[in-house]
Amino acid sequence: MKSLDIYSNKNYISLDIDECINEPNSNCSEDAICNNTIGSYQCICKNGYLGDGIQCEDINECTATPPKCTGEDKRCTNYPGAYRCNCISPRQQLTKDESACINVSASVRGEIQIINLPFIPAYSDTSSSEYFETTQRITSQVWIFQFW
Ligand SMILES: [Ca+2]
Ligand SMILES: [Ca+2]
Repeated sequence: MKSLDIYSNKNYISLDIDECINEPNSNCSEDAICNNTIGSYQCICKNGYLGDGIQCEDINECTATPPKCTGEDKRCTNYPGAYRCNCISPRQQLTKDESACINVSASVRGEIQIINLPFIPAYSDTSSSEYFETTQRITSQVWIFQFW
């Protein structure tokens, strides 16, 4: 494993250890990105987290200032490193900028069965990061046909 790089400058050669390759060499939070620098390294909290890189805490976007998705017609759910905004009414959907809930002409409620992922208990917790990531990955298109 490459963990030592040689950087040549005009008059000298300096050695740098890439602390980020061997994780125990850095003390970055698991919610941080390790950034190797010559002679050192930096820990930078991932998007959605705040801190010094050694300790990173999730930003609760739902209670942040200014809070995300305010309004009686919306529901905000905080997730580790993320958040989601929904309209409370199933007959409404959010505008792209998440500023308003607008009526949709048709609405469908149903269940989705995921057949190619093993079930883990975190899927039952709608505020878990596993639930958030899995629902983010679902890309489906529902066609609605009306028969007269
Ligand atoms: Ca380094
Ligand atoms: Ca969050």
